[in-house]
Amino acid sequence: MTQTTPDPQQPASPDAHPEGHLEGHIEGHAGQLAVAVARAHGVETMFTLSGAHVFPMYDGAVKADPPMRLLDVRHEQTAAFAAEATGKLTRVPGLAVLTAGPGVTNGVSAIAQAQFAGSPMVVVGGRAPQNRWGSGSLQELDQPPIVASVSKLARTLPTAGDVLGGMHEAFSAAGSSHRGPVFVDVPMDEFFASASGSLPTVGAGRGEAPDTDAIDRIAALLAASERPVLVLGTDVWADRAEVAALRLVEEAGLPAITNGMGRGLVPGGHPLLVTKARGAALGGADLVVVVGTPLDFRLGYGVFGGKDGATPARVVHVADSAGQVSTHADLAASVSGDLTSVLDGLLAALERHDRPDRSAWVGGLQDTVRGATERDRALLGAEADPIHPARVYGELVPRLADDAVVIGDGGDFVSFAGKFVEPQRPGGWLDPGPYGCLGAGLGAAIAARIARPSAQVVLLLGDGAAGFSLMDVDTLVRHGLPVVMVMGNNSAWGLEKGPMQMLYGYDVAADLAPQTRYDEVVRALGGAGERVTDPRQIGPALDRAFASGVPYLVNVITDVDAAYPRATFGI
Ligand SMILES: Cc1ncc(C[n+]2csc(CCOP(=O)(O)OP(=O)(O)O)c2C)c(N)n1
Ligand SMILES: [Mg+2]
Repeated sequence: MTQTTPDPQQPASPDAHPEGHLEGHIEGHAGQLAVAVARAHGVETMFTLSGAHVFPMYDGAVKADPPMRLLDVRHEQTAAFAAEATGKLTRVPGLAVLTAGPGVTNGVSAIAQAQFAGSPMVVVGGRAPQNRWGSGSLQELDQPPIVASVSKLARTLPTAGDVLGGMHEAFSAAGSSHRGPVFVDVPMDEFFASASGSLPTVGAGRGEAPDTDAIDRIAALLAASERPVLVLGTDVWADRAEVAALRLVEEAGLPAITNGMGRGLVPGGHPLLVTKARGAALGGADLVVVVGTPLDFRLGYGVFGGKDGATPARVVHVADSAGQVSTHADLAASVSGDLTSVLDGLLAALERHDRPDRSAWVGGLQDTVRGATERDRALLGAEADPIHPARVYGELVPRLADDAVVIGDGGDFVSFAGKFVEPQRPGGWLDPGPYGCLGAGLGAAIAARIARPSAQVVLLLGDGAAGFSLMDVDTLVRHGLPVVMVMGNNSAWGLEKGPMQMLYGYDVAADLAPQTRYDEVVRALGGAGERVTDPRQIGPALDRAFASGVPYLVNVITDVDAAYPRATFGI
């Protein structure tokens, strides 16, 4: 089985400076300086919504040689979610430029999401002028304190002369382990002012070297384990450790579960991918090695097994940086640092041990995967009327190319996708991550279309989620960005309706207008779409959507009673 990885953007070399400047030296207004630093860090697109406070950024983009692409949207959340998704997809920090006050506050949810998911992004905010500060100028808001608790770094660059260094610091912090969002704002009077200085040198930058003794201890635990499971998460992709991860899985013969952007690290259908046997794997393991993802609610807070008096699994946490290692879980061992070094180091250390015969454990999990796959088949082919949401995936999955980007924005409808879509490559699955913010979808789709120009981009939308950002279909249309949107329209906030029924026996605030023609909304905005009520029409509608070359919404009317079977509410 071959593992090909999408070619990520590499940070530009330091000699990729705008022409017309002396090598390494640059002068201009603060917007030009900020754009030059962003470009030196590999940024190709600026996501924004207009406001005079940030005009210098636009002028900097327009006057750069070549100009930097400006992608203007209809809500700042979309700009910030697009920057977040760009960071996730390209592993180069995305750039959002938000005007002062409400522009910045509209971006806060996306910044928080990036902080939770470890997504590299830089948000440049406009800011009321310093020379009038305190006099009550328009949108005079001190923004860094608002953003500080949801970002790696949030600061004002007080003068034009601080912009070169401050922007370099911002991009460096956002793009190094543990990655995340960085916010800077520049007072308007200083944004228009000029300065000069040296463009920074941008290096490739890898994480810290891991402690080799810790790696040896983990290798000893793994070698002694009869029933190990490896969990591979978002940071394995973010830290560019995908090749090392698959090598460890295959050469050490370790059954693996993937989550977040880690989905696809072990391709769907691989004999050692046991995500479909998740319960049996995590419940029956004697050792769970979790790499590149926090031990949060998605992983039972780091407690595995231990039912009916059984001994819980020992847990090892491997993180890209020391601050990410769990402090709440009971760990048998841990290590942090550059994940390729850790995973390759583990494999090398394992070669010094005998490997126990684990064929019964692995074979049992593979049987469970086969059983689950068989059971899924019935749901995927469901002929029920109204349509069962699973049937949408029965039709979609066979139509996905290996390099497809699949984005989830919704509740139950997206949970079904998590169950049925097993990507063939890492870096092509975008879910909201542990922050779980509805409304990220259109921004992520815009980013994906730009980052992966020749790949299928599929946006899975709940009808509730769609309400947060569907107006940004206008952005797709204006910028000529075709995306296939597939909606599971159950006329409800399904993921809330079911649990409320379960807890109270009734529900309120959970119904949406019945069978709304969101496809007609998309058409009115200049895209295309259709409504589907017959399960046999889903496939042909998807074919039309993929062939259309325009933003296209397949509005599938689904059964509100076909709730996703879930064991926890994540709280
Ligand atoms: C911004 C935001 N508001 C509210 C929620 C709570 N929430 C989580 S899932 C969900 C329902 C989503 O409904 P829909 O998109 O229609 O998907 P469905 O569950 O019906 O498939 C809600 C309201 C959230 N996660 N994010
Ligand atoms: Mg819904």
